[in-house]
Amino acid sequence: MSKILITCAVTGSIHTPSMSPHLPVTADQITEHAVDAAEAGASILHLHARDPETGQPSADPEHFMAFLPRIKQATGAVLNISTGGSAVMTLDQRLAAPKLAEPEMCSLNMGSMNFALYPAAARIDAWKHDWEQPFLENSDDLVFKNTPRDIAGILQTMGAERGARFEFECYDLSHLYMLRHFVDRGMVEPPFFIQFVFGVLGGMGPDPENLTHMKTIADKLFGQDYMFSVLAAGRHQIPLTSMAAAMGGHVRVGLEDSLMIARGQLARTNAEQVVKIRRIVEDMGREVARPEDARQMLGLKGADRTAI
Ligand code: KMH
Ligand code: ZN
Repeated sequence: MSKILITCAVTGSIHTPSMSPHLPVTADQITEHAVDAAEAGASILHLHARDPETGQPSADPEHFMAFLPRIKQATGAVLNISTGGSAVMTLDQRLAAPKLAEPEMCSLNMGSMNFALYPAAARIDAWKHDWEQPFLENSDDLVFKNTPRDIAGILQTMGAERGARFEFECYDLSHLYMLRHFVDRGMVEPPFFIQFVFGVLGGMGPDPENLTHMKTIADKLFGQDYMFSVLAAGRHQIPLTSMAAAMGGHVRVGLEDSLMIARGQLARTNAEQVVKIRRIVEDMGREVARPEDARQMLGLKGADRTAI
């Protein structure tokens, strides 16, 4: 088995400040969490920005640029900027910071889908900020738009024009076939780094059978040309990522995907989750990839060829 890539998704755009006092929202907090996660063994940092006053997911390049150079200076980790942003943002908004920063890696969501966060609203009794409740509750009528035209545009703008390589976010079997379609159009080059996403309401559920089936179909569609990683929402994070590691895949953890470190216990830092999955995968005999390994395995352009 290859060395294992640990991605840490530091803050995301799903959770809100009322859910955990430990969710990083300011540039200082995002920087500290990201750097500590890299020191704990994450070779890839998947990054979103937030408004430092309200904690609201932000597409503002200034919010990104308040932490990206600091993280780059402090770690050798690969900086991977989300192009998914938040499902409530337009595609132009989602692309503003990635276009400016020209990172080595970007996420790329492989299909349009429901992205239903509203069940989480029912579990919150005290709201910290006004935006949070409508943001969560209105997700019962929200489409996360990633049409073939959107995908082609991101491949062109970030890949062909800026040399980024992708974390292909696949929430469903159908998204693997969409990726294959873009391979057939000659718009993506191997090796493909495919993130299997479990547990978003609107995507596939966190059943182990779904993971084995995703791998079976990905093996058929991409053969030796791909590697897979797994992220799973909430309490499914560690069971599903551990299963991926046992199957030869890679793992993603971080407060974007789960706020917990154990049953009933909030994670205080992203690094805690990295330490936990690192211990598990090393106990399985997997060797953790360093950032240089990640760059070589994924064919990245190098940190010196970004605008960060
Ligand atoms: N929030 C995750 C479910 C993205 O940033 O492009 C998937 C994600 C999307 O990380
Ligand atoms: Zn993300």
